Amino acid sequence: MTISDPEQLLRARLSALPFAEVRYRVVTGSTNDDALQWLEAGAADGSLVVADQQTAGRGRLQRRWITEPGAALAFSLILRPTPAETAHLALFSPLAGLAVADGLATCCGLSAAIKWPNDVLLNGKKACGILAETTWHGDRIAGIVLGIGVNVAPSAVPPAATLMFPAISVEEVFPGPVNRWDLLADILRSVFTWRPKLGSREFFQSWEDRLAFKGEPVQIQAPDGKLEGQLVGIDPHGNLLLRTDAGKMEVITAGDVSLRPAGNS
Ligand code: BT5
Repeated sequence: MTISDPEQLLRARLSALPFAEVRYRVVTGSTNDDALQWLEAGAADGSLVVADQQTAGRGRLQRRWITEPGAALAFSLILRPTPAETAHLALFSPLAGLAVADGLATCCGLSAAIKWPNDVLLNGKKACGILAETTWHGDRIAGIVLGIGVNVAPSAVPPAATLMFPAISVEEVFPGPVNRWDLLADILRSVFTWRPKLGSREFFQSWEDRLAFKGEPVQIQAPDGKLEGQLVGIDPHGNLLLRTDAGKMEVITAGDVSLRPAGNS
């Protein structure tokens, strides 16, 4: 018997991985919204929401993330950080970036770069966006939702005029069709591999090795203005280090900032 239903194919592909539970949606607003609700309702560590299409996918700062049906990966993984992991909450978003880059290498032999803080690039263009959101109960963390969107087929890429940064899909750089669920399984396996190494020397080294624009002139856009300089690397908290033209080392924290090569406005 051959299985053709996407949900059955997905479940078969993920059966060897340690998920508490997987929820599949043909269409949803946002898998992060679904996961945040599920988290509040008591979802266990390692619960996963996957959707074929999102109608209200979210980026940072309420920006939109487009997920066309049949063309992309859109999923949210619920994690309940241990006390030790809680010391490294800001590193979960880079963890996802590393996992996507590894997944693209395993699945398709591709060499992806991580654009600080939360994008994965292929050929210098955005193939994946990551949105990590935490829920607190008082001063105790209830959980974290790691939302990941990957453009797999060319039809996943929104029109250029609507984008803040050039975008691309995996199939535009990989010759041959990509099985979405194979890529998803490779990414998730990598999340579970990196998680115990969160904040370790190996973690930072791998992140820096894949850092886009390292050593190159870049521009940081923040609400209070622009900053230009050479991208030096990452500090042990995950902040970006930038050496300005005046020779000053600036420490940039992720938040309401975006990074692009210098010369692009
Ligand atoms: C992100 O935000 O890149 C985070 C995107 C996270 C999406 C995942 S999908 C599963 C989960 N459920 C959700 O609702 N969200 C997560 P940011 O850095 O703010 O970038 C947003 C910007 O990316 C938009 O303003 C557009 O310019 C651009 N964009 C939108 N859709 C895109 C796409 N499919 N490919 C490339 N760029 C896109």
